[in-house]
Amino acid sequence: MHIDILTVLPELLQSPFEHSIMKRAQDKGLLKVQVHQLRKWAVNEYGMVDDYQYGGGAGMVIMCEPLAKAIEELGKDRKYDEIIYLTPDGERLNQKIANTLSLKGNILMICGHYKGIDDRIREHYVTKEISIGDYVLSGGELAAAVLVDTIGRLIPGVLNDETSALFDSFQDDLLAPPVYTRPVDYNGWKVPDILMSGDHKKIADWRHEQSIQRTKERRPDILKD
Ligand code: 6GU
Repeated sequence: MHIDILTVLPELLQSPFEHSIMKRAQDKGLLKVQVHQLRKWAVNEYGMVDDYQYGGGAGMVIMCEPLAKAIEELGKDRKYDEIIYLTPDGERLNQKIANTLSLKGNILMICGHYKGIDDRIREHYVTKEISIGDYVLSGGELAAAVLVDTIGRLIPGVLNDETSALFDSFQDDLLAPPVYTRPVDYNGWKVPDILMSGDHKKIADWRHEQSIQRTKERRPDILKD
């Protein structure tokens, strides 16, 4: 998968994909993330990419021209399966959307700033609008980082048995069960006996039961019958 990200703040996206699972995905050649400075397509020599909004009101709007030029130029190298605009009024990200996006080949992400981007770009280029939750960030960059991570780890071949997404919270609309490691007794706090029983069937059943219990307590809204 190839992901291009358009932003006026590439500095914010310099290192999030150079560690842990995202690094491994890139090292394995399964994911490539390229961050592009939108000012490269600025409308003048001062790097202008935004202007006051028609109709009045505070806050700048990112102009059509730099975005359209960037999208057209980047689009010559690869045909985008999705052009995603990160915005608080987009569809709220969830695991199902991430699963779907993880199967795409080329994705372009556009980070908004200030009051956002000229709506004509949303109308004519953007194929999907995503929000990462019901709160407001200063810009789309951190949301793009969240989206890349969420999608990237789901790309077939990125995770191995040890890091498998199969047991993630939300994968089956259930939260993950509690986990424990050594020692078996920490200052009198004991690991549940069943996990030491060696009975894999019983352990799997126990974990499933714990998942249901946790989901009932913490996220009844995602529980199906
Ligand atoms: Cl995608 N962008 C901004 N600016 N704020 C957000 C968001 C995105 N998702 C939640 N809040």
